[in-house]
Amino acid sequence: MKICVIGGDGFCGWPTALHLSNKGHDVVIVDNLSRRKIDIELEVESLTPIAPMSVRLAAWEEVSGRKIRFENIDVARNYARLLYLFEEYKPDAIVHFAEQRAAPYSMKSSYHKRYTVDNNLNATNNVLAAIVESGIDTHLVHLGTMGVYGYGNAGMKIPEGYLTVKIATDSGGEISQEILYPANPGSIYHMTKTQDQLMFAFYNKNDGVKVTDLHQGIVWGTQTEETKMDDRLINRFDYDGDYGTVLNRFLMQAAIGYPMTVHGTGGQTRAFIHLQDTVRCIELAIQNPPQKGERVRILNQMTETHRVRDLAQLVSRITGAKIELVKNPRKEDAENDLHVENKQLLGLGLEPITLENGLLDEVTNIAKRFADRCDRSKIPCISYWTANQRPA
Ligand code: NAD
Ligand code: USQ
Repeated sequence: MKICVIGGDGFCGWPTALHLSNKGHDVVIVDNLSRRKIDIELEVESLTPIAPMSVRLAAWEEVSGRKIRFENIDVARNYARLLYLFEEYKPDAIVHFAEQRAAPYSMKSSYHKRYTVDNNLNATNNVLAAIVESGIDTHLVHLGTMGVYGYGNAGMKIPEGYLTVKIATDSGGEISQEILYPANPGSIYHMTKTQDQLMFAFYNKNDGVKVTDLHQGIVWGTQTEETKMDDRLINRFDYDGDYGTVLNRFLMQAAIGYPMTVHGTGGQTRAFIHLQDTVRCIELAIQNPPQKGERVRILNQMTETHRVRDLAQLVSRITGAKIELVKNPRKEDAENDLHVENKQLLGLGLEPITLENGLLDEVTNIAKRFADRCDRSKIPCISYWTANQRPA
């Protein structure tokens, strides 16, 4: 298949592009390198030394014998180039990762809120509009988030995208309908993902665009089978207070002897998935496109749920690292339960990598190996959800 991976220089996008190329697909990466520019803005670097795009691609060709093409396009702003690419390349599938994905970054200031909304909503709308205008028959696979649902306070298993509701009619009867699960975002970033869902629903209804929206949990791990093949292919590992996600942060903190920063009581339960499973799920989604005329297919892309303090205790048991309860800079429930339906990807053949099996490898081979690259001053989370949470 011909596949466009938009956002293919990022943490999930790069290993996905390599995985699909390794499986024999023809891959074009589209990225505006904005994530690398945000590192410069925040004065941080990936814990792992990531190579420039041209070095990455040359290394991939050397080790695999396969070529990946790269197009530097800002898909939120340069609609004409995106459209031209779709018309000329005619991808069979498009994987869309190209959004600002950090909740803390999206809450730093009004500039960051506006940038995230502007970038994410325009990126998604431009991709959809260009699919329609180019007239190509393609399948859009989007990386959404479990955070659109608001982490399961309804006392039920979160379904895959749609909720069946019963509504009383004027004539005294009752009808049953399936609606998008009510959106309940916890940050500006998560809010953009809830709005993406409406755009998919609209373009699907109006233009018949085939869409799979993968509602993904927190991704952990760094490497995949392909990124391990050569050091120049190494994937990024974010550990800083804005982009570092909780489990990878704990693993890095444990490796450098920094007490693990549990927010509040650590009672937040979240969904997780290993990066190797992420790339496999995307491949499964591409292999199983929706039928023509089918509504947006929504799959919950997660394999297990954990409470944050339990994760810290697990990492502490393995490594002996200390745990510190810090004031929560976010506005979120102090405690929540989370039960998630994920039958669809399991039904397509996903065999999940469990946390217990991969953690130690990650601490030793990534976090300890690159510990000297860590800037400890960048570890604290200093993005506050509201002005009155900010220290005086
Ligand atoms: P990332 O920031 O590492 O990668 C995103 C890539 O998109 C970057 O390379 C960036 O340069 C590019 N990009 C952003 N805006 C662009 C634009 N306007 N034009 C072209 N390229 C652009 O993020 P990631 O962790 O790889 O996440 C990828 C997707 O998966 C995101 O949409 C995110 O919401 C979703 N997701 C990530 C996680 C996670 O834990 N990392 C979990 C759930 C969902
Ligand atoms: N947390 C800590 N200590 C830390 C960092 C985080 O206790 O040092 C807590 C947070 O307060 C939060 C939880 O851990 O309760 C998760 O935070 P996170 O930064 O790991 O994840 P989140 O902000 O939700 O965002 C990440 C990705 C995002 C993706 C989302 C999936 O950055 O792109 O959409 O995970 S989900 O969480 O399922 O919505």
